[in-house]
Parts: sequence; C-alpha cells; structure tokens
Amino acid sequence: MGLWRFLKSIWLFSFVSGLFLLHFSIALILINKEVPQSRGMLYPRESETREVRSLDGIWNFVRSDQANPTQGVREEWYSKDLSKSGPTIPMPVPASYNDITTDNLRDHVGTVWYDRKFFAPRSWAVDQRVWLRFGSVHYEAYVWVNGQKVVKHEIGHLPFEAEVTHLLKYGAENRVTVMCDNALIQTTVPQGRITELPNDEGMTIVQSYTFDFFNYAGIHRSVHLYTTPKTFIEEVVVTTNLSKDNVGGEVLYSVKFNGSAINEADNALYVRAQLYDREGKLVANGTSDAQLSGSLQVDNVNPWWPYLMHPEPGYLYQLEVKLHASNDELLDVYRLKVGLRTLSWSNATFQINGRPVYFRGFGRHEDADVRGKGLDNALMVRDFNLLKWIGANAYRTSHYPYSEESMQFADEHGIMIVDECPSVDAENYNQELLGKHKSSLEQLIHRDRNHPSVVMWSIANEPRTREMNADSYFQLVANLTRSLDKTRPITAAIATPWTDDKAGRFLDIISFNRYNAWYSNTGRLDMVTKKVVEEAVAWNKKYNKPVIMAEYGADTLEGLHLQPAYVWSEEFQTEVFARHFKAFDILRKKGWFIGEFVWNFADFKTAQSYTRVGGNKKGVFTRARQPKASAHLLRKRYFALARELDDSSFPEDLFTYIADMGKTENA
Ligand code: BDP
Repeated sequence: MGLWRFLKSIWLFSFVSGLFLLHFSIALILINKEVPQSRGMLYPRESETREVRSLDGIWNFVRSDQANPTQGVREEWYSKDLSKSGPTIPMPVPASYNDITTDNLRDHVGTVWYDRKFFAPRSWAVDQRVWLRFGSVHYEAYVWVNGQKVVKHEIGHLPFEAEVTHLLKYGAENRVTVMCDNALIQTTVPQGRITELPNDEGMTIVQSYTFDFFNYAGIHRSVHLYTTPKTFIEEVVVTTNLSKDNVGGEVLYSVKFNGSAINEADNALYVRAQLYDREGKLVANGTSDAQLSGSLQVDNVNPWWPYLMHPEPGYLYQLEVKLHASNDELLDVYRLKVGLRTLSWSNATFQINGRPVYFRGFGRHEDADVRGKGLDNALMVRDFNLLKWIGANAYRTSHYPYSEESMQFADEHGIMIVDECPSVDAENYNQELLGKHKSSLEQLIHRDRNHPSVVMWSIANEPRTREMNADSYFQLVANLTRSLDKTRPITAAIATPWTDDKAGRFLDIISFNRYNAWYSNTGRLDMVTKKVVEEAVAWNKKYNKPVIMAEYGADTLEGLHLQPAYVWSEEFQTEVFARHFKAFDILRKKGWFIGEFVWNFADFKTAQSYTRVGGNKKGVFTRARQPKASAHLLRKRYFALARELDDSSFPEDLFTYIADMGKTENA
C-alpha cells in the first residue's frame, strides 16, 4: 500500500511540485504527532546465548527500468531468484552501487533489486529466534525472505531489523530479496525533487537535490542474521554519573526484555549486571529491580576522556547484562562497552567531567572511491589514524548518522561526536516532513544513546530557518529530541544569517557555517578574520548561548600551488585557515566560543556541477586520504590548542627542523 502511494507520488511530483509545496507550506499549521517508537536493534554481538552471521559478500543485482519502477513488484520478482526475472550483475554488499559498474548506473533514479541465498543451520530451528538486520539501506528498503514480505524501512543511514524465525527453512537454503529506492522528494529526509525532462530519446526522470554530496544508494552497511533466545534482552539503556572529584562512578542501566516469561507463574525476570574494567577485572555487580533497572557503583573510576585531554583517553568498561528467570535460569547474555563520563553545559560553556571542552575537529562524510558510502573498515581505521595524527578531538557526522562501527571506534579512541540526523537543507516545511525528521532523530537517539563519544545531537544542517513555519517546526523537533535525551545538548548547523534565523532559540548550542573568502568575497583573505568575529559575537548576543563555527573552508586542488595565494591553490586554503585561527583566538577569549570545525576532513563526491571539479575539494585530506598542505598547518594548530588547554605534549615530528636558532646545547 505505502509502496504504491510512494511510487505514484514520484510521478505526481513533477516540476511544479516545488511551487505547490512552497505555497502549501505557507498556510500549513504543523501539528505535533507522535512518532513511531523504535524497538530492539542492539548491535549484533555473539554471546553464550546468541549467534551472529554476516550476509555481506557479493549479491545479485538488477536495476529496474527507470520508466517502470514498479515492474518488479507487479511481477513479484521477490517470489523467485532474481536471475529468473532477467539478467543480474554481481554487486558487493556493503557498498553503494553507483560507482561499481562502468555504465550509467551511477545516475539511476528509482528502484534496484538485490538478492542472495544463505543457509539457516538446523540448530537454529530449536528454541530460539532469528533476526535479519540491516545496518543501513539508502533510501527506502523493502525486504522479503523466501518470497514473504518482512520489513519496510524508510530513511537511509539507520539500522532496521525484523524477526524471520517463522519464515526460514532450517537445514536448507533460503533467499533474501531487497528492493531499494533512492528517490528523494519534498517529503523525504533529506529532500529532493524528481522531474521529468526531455532528452534525445523522449522524456527522462531526473533526480535533483540542493545538498552538496552525492546521493549514493544501495545496501550501505552490513547485513546480519542473528539469533536470540525466545525470551531475550531487547534493549539496554545506560547513563553514567561521576562524583565531583571524578573518583566515584555510577552506571545506571535499564533493560527491556521481549518474550514471555518461562512459565505462567514466572513473571519476575531479573537482570544481573556486571562491570569489568579494561583488564577484565570485575569492578562492580548488582541485581536489577523488578523493572529490570539498577545501578552499579564504581570506586577509583577511570572516566571516559576525549583524546589528548587525558593520558588514557577513551577508557571503556564492559557491561555484562544477564537476563534470568525467577528460578535463576539464565535466559540471555548481552555485553556492551560503557564509558563513564558526565556532560554539562551552560550559556557559556560545555564541560566533560567538569572540565571545559574546546572542540577542534571536522565536518566529514562517509565517502570514498568505488565503494561510495559503503562501510569500509580499512578506510575507517585510516580516518581515525588521521584524526589522531592531526590532533582533532571531535567531528560532526555531517550530514547523516555514520556507521555503528565508527561510533564504537570513536568511543574507543576518545573522539567526541556531534551526532547529526539526516536532515540537510530542510525547506518547505510540511507535516509529513516533520514526522520523518522527528522519526530520524528518534531512530538515531535509539541507536546511539549509549555511546560516550556522542556529546551533542545536531538536529539539522543548514535548514532554511528564515522560512515561514521554521520556528514551530524546529520547536517541535527540538522538543522531541530533548524529551528523548536530556543528558546531551542540542545544536544545529545554521547558515541562515543570524538576523533572519528562527531556530536558534530552541537549541542549547549555536553552530554556524560560513565561507568567508570563498562563497562571499571570493579570494579576499583580508575579509575573513573580522567577519568571523563579528558573526560569532552577533549569534552569541542574539541567543546568549555557546557558539561553535561548524563549517569554514575553501576548495583546494591538491598539487595546485600559486603564490601569492589564489583560490583553489594549497596556499589559499592554508591562508584561509590561518585567518580563521586568528578570529578563533580572539573569540576564545570571550568565554562562550567553544569550537572550530573545518569543512571538510577529506574531498568527497557531489552531484555534477560546474562549481565542483570531480566533487567537493574542501578536504584537508584528499579523497585517497593523503594530506594537503593545510593538514600540516592544522595539525600544528590542533596540537597547540591541546597543549594550551589540556596540557598535552607535542608529537616529536610536529615541527620540522629548520635551523639551530641558537637554542641547542653544545653536544
Ligand atoms: C555548506 C554545506 C556543506 C557543503 C559546503 C560547501 O553544509 O554540505 O559541502 O557548504 O559548499 O553549506 O562546500
């Protein structure tokens, strides 16, 4: 039903749709409706009661005829092997499908199909449940197992799962089929437009969008099958506290189970929780109350600290959660990493474990050659090595939730995350958009609430906040976010001039994006410092809240050197950064300026446009993750800040030897 409506809407929202919606939104009153509540979706982990199997690998793939996107559904391609409905090509999972082939699959609009076979072992037939979980499919996914519809999920970059126990053939081969639709319209998050335009052959469908990254699509993250016992741990929520002196710690946990109690009389399940330190030593344990909640007290705690703020950053404990029946039978075991830290914020500061934080980081993208937005462990580890090499302590998951694996990595390495939902360039505010925007935050918070690295929620990037309805829209979005998590502050990266913005008052921290000497006063290095200072001061004056510069930068073609600095050259990017550093140092003295984030960590792919040479080149690193000249400058800045603010030491290779300068002792 939903599928048909959606596909039909693609056809209906032709070129005029934008005007229609704009007009419509002016008169629209936004109503606060409940959003669906996510359930389950704990990251798949093996334990003595759970098995995990990866379905990653090479799947079979078919693209639909763009002019006939519903053909596969009408002809029930899911009822048999895809190869029986037509020729298939091999497609890696996880990966975006766009850059894998040599033809125009890159720009395909609409539906594509994947399938693969797998065995379900006989042992799984007995006394347990089996779940099928997708880390992310972009944008909308329909999943069938052995021809039976299992789950539909909208919004990319977020996990979804369904129980498939009853659909599997045990001790036999099974088939999973996925239809994925990349179409973005005015009511999807993010928004886009589908138009029909004349081409040399007649008419064709064209996808356009205002956001500045390529609309990669496909099965982007891992696919897992995992088992749980019949009665199992469905959710674990963890929050932590520290005593004022950071010596005593507390882990508060709350568990939800799914399934029936073991026998009629037995409705009193309980949880045993045990906390282990890095060396595997048990440091606290306890039994839950009847609601399956409890707290663990930790003495001489090792708090979770950001990178370079402490000699041992990213300290994680392991929380072992054991669900028991009242007769003490062990039902299920799930383990997760826990970092003990506190966050607090005021109208001037942001503190972690009682110490003020100054963010030095990046806006980033999940983006790479060939695999697009597909999860890639090699790339993830390289990126974290670069983040640490350059001395960053934070990044924003611009402009959508990043992989769960990268969130776990950030926990372990002490990298703070400003966790952004997939709303980018929101405009033409309407009721359906609001519902999905709120749902994307609900799903994000559900997924990421236990990560110590997540220190802030970003509820949007560059929403059009001067538009009619922007205030009521963002009030509702911010209210929902706060109702779901009171332990973290809320921000949004705003580019609307402060004079016109209607959303900042609903945030805890103001983040602004501005491209002085690039989009405004192009090439004018003498028009950066003062403007940055003035704008930050104006935001602070308007809202009386801490301020972050969440984006600044300049496109830079690696290897282009021009002296004096000229746009696109490495010299220019370096100079633009230096002029910003000067502004940031003036601002830091004011007390409420709490962070600087370069745009962007690495070069990335965008839609084709005459302002982009092979993509957005504002990276400090190339798309192949090699440093540009600016990276070396930024590294000096970030380590200098770490030394000044957090008392950390310089890496030995930070400064290249130039000359004795009369300082060396006689050897
Ligand atoms: C900002 C956007 C970011 C773009 C950047 C740019 O937030 O997504 O990539 O501009 O144009 O407005 O480089």
